[in-house]
Amino acid sequence: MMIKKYVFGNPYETGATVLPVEPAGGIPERFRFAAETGTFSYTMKEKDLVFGLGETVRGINKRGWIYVSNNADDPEHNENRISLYASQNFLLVDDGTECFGVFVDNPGSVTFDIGYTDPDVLSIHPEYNDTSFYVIEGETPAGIVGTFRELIGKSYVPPVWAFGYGQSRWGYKTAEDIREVAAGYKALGIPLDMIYMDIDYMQDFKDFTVNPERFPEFADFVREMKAEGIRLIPIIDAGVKMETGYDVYEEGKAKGYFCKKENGEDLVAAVWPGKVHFPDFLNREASDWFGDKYQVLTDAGIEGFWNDMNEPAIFYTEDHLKEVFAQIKEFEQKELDIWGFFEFKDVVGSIANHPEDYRRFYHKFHGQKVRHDRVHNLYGFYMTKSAAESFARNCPEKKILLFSRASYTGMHRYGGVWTGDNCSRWSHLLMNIQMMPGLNMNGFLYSGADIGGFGGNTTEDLMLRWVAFGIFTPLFRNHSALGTREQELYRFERKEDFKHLIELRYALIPYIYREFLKAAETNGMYMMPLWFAYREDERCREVEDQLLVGDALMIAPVYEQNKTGRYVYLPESMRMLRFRAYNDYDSEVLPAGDHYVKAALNEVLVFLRPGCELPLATPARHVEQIDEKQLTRIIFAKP
Ligand code: MIG
Repeated sequence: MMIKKYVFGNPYETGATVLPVEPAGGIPERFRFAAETGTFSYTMKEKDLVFGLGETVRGINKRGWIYVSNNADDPEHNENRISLYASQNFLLVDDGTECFGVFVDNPGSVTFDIGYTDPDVLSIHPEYNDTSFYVIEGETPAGIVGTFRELIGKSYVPPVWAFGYGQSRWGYKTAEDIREVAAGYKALGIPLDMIYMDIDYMQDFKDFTVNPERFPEFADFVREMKAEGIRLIPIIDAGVKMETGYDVYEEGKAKGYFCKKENGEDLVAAVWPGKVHFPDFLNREASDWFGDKYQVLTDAGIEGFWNDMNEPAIFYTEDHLKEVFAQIKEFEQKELDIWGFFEFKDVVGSIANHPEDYRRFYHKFHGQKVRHDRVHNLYGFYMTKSAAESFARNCPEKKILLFSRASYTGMHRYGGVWTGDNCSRWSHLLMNIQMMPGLNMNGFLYSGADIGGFGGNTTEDLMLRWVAFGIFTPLFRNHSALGTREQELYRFERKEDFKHLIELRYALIPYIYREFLKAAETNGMYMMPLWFAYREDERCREVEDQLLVGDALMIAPVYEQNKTGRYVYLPESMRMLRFRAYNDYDSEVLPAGDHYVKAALNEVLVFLRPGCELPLATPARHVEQIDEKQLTRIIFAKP
């Protein structure tokens, strides 16, 4: 048996896996288990590489840091962070001769200490040890990933147009704003398939409403944009505004579909709409009910959504805010010394996403009352599942684009992910590159980052380099935050360069789509570390800034400022293509080994592996206009 399952306590049925596995007795092979602390540990061999954990900070090899699966709304993605928005609990350990995978199916907080406390020890500690612990055996890393993915089921495949380029920004307020964006791209002939609508399209941030002043005749507007070849993709937030007369609020309240506190009252939290209740997506009926609400928008012609704030993010809860005010009053009475002052500051600073708040409310999960923190990491997954199931129920003839911010293993069957609020920093471009293989291992094939960076002000050179990498990520979306420098591509000086880059993406779509589908169908990886394909080559252990994309290509993005080239390592001879445009490129066969290669700001480096060919289409302004039959091919015959 390739998959061994070990059960501890009473695990929840998370829905992460689809393959029934009979539990084995005892403790997981290769691990020690300290029952007193509920900690599993494995002593790493000197040469062990540790891959996985999906959306996390740091490198492709996860050794040397501590990661906590505990979905968190935290925009500061620096390398000291232990939790981001996602919990994807699959790890793969490989020393080059022997490898195995681990999947920890536990939807509460799980700590993965990968050589942080003891450099040689990988320890796994679930906060509550109700765990299905899987150990996956196999000959190769790719084989183990394939077996794991059989266990968790096939990945979501979006509609083909979702492989186009999308423009987003938090700040488009009106139909006119969106028309302007479409016109900006059209004027320059830069391909564009999607414009995203952020929270300002809603009436007072109420889900499933459209502000009628800003978007009069919404369905007509959706049609108008579609006639231009552009799909509008609205955001949906987890919190439902408490407002008398608002149907989602009234119905949810009447039917008891919101998350409740111990005393049975609906939890009152606050997010963008002000005070909200959280739908209990873990409750089957509530999930069906909320999912059906998307019809308001699909009926208006909408074909795609992004689900946000579903960790869930909490600006404050009514209860905790009361506590904070009471504490502030106490502080006011006291003479504060400097330590007292810092205590005071901590109290005030603890308001958002307060850990105690996640222990204040409950779900009805498989008929049982379950405290939120025990199943915390399922919330975004079940929100997205709720939407996906409703589409299958209500409009099975349509293919809907769907991706989420929070995720847990298993959600990959229902939608993709974007990696949340990154920043316009060069280091975050590298982080994007390094996150992709982990996301792929965990089945999140349709994924990508906010290109150009969400927070902070981008620069034109960062944008060029980030687009040059984003060309290869399935989700290819430029997104930025309110108040930051505007980064629609037509606003920059080097408009032609941006146009050529986006056109190159469209020329590559036949290849990207084919390789994506192959990965989805065969439980493979669309983006892989070099090590997975060149395991006999010791040098590939440490290559963390080049990736394999599909079976034919290797990429080597430039991710540092003021660089006109970079070093690249070739495990075997490859044909290097230096694209300035889809129909303007240099081609040179390079031998295996180290090379310094030039790559100007408008150039993209692509390496064709031996015996492979790269099909290129003539780009069109929209994916559906690409003629899949008219392909030119670049070939690198085996030398
Ligand atoms: O608290 O909707 O990650 O993409 O633009 C911020 C506004 C809420 C967070 C998302 C981001 C989105 C923003 N949202």
